Amino acid sequence: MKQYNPVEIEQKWQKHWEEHQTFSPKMEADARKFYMLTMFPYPSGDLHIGHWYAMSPSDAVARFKKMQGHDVFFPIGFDSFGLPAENAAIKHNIHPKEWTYKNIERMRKQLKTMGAMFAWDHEVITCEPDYYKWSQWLFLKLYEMGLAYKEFAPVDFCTKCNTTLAREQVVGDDRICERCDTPVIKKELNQWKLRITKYAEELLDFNGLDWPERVKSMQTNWIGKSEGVEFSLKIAGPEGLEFRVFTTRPDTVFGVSFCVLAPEHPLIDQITIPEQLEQVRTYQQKSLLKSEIERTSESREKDGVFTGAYAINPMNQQQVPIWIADYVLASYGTGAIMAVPAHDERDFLFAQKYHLRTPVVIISDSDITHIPDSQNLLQAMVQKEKTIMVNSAGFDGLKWPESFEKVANHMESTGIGERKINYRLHDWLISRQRMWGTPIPIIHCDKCGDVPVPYEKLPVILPDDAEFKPTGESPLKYHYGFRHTTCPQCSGPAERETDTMDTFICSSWYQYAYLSPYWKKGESLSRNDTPWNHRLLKQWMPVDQYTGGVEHATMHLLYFRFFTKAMADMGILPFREPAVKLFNQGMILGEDHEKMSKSRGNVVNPDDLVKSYGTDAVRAYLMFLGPWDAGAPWNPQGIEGVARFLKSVWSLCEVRAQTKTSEGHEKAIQIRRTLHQTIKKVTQEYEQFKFNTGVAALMSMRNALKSLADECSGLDIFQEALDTLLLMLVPIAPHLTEELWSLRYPGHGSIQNQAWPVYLEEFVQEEMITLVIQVNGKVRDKLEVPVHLTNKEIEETSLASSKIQSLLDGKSLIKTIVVQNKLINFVVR
Ligand code: ANZ
Ligand code: ZN
Repeated sequence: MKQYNPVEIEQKWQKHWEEHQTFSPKMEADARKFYMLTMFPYPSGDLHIGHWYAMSPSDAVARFKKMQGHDVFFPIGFDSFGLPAENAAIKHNIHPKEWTYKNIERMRKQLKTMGAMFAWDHEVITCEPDYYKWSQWLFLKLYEMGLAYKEFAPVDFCTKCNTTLAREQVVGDDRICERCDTPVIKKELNQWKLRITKYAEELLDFNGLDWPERVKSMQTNWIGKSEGVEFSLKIAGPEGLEFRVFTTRPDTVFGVSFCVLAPEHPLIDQITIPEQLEQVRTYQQKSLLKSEIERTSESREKDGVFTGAYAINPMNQQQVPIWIADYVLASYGTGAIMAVPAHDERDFLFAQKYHLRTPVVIISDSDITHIPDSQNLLQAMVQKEKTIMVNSAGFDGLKWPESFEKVANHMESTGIGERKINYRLHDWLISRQRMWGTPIPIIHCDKCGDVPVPYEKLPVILPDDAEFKPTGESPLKYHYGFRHTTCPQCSGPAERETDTMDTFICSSWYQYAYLSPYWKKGESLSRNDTPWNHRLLKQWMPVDQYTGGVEHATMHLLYFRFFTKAMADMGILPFREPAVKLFNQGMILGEDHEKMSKSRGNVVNPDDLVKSYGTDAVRAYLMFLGPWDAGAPWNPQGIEGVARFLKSVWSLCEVRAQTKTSEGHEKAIQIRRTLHQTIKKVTQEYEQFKFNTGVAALMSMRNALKSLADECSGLDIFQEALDTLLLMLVPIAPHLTEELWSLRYPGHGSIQNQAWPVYLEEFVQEEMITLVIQVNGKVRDKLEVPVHLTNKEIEETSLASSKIQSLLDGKSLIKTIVVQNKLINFVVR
């Protein structure tokens, strides 16, 4: 037999599979479909080991499912709009499109070396007009439904570069511009948003989804539902002025000793007294520079400024001072709070700093006899069971949660306020002042206002010759031909929207696009179309298994769900969740256990590894190095070991069948047991994506076969076991197993089309014997153990017996005698 030459056979089989379309799904109506989706890559220019770590185990899942009899669809594409292309363009003076397509070409080649069963004939590239015309179509639908709207919203802005910045261009805690280090400010711009908040409640419902708990709780926290009461406080003095506050603790309303408005609150201008105006203005300026995270950070000292005005607590008519402070966010609730320093830590710290009153209105059961003074308050506050209302007029003695209900009822019946549910989730701001993205299909007309581009006129093509160098505004503004157009309604002169869409839009529906890529390519669209072949969609959706990084938990994975719900409401989808199951792979780290990065010099390059070890070894090692969801550091010795294992499988197949041994051979039963046990184990492990333990089981099966090869290779069961070992190795090392299969069974077709092996429980069971345990020749214990344990296993099992342990305690073991399948005798002194 030939030498194992991974690189040679891998190239051969990759070509063969492509030519024979081995992995093209049949996509027939009756097929047992399995839609396997892995998050598509951004074409950054280089396929790194992280991509391999995300994708090759996904490929193993796909292959495993295929062998289990499913028609598997495992598509791939490129998420190809976005900022890095624009930055590279600016830096190297090359058009983002050119840069992107060059990278795609390179990465497609690299991806092919992975030998994955990607359905390449379904590839989608999101910057293709035939792709993004459907993103535009979807935008128009959302607009019709009132789910897309325009509003003034703050953006990060660099005053020196005179440009808006993307989130990732604002760096560090002091939030400076990535290019010039100038502190970034917030600036109000008229921008497009999608009303994801309309789905907040539904997005909290994960019923029927098999998603990791971690992702579900991250999404839940991100959506941040809270139930409380909203009510108004009148300003003392001027007639008619008032502001609203939101509180989750109406039971503390008698403890309000001041109120706080966010520095952006519109009322500030009207209520601030002249003596305080300068201080207030300075403070407002200062807080504009801060991020939300910074403003609400627990460790930061809370500060603020007094406006000079007072508010009236509607429950007891008390007048309390109104402050402004940036720990109150303009974007949450009403942008104003009632402060209860005795029972809220932030308010407490603020009150301490400015010597404001701290009346106690809630106590715990144990406090009944003495009410804590404000010195011990902070300490007391952290003790959670602060439940009973005191110093609260007619409400004294009420206990949480009844206290919430009673106060809320009172406020509602007297017209003071209403119950209110708030979400932390904001609507999704999708306008980007960027060139390399999907144009927003809206036209501004002086007469008609915002007019959607008619469906028939899609796509709005992104011009190839737009200036991409930074100018301070959306680059498309400076493209005369793009910007100037006529109004679809009145035919008068009009201007196109020059902002582009957030690239997360492209990835919010790509799983549907894969089924019928570039649907209606080159054709004109209509309002009643669907962006896909509806027959295929009904057969193939939803996604059965989605895999990708947990870093996408609160952005992509939320948008992905939101889009599906909105599309269901458009009437173009018959379901409301895009993916039934989700799995998050871990991260592969450098040898030094740090995140891989060029600057640390700990990056491993998959292309080099493939050249020296072959694809199968790289794949197998990535799957062997630890649980897939945990990730692990790279280990150069590890891949050597795995490469040796693959080689040893090769040489095991080289062993020619020796003399024909009789089938009744006692070893035959042993081999059969190992075989069935391994099938059971590996099947279970693969089902749960535990490839590391799956591979380990295959390794020990290989060892077992190796040790029996000389004696037993003539047994049919031995050859069956060897075949099965290969079958179970297909998802891990598809090329090696294909080659060995073709050598063993020339002309019998691809191993990829073979069925997954099944085990029989009766063959899995160990034959048991009664093991007698003696100490100095006297029988001391008896144990039921599997037959054919090694001497070492027998010794270990016996030593685990507590009876034996106590007999051996304090003695020294001189000798151990084992009679296989019968007894063990410990000789001690
Ligand atoms: C009085 C009070 C007393 C509060 C108490 C809490 C404890 P969640 O649960 O996150 O919704 N709050 C309301 N709007 C705010 C804003 N724009 N910026 C900062 N804080 C704001 O938080 C609701 C609570 O956070 C509200 O209930 C309010 O403080 C504060 F013992 O009102 B509470
Ligand atoms: Zn018009």
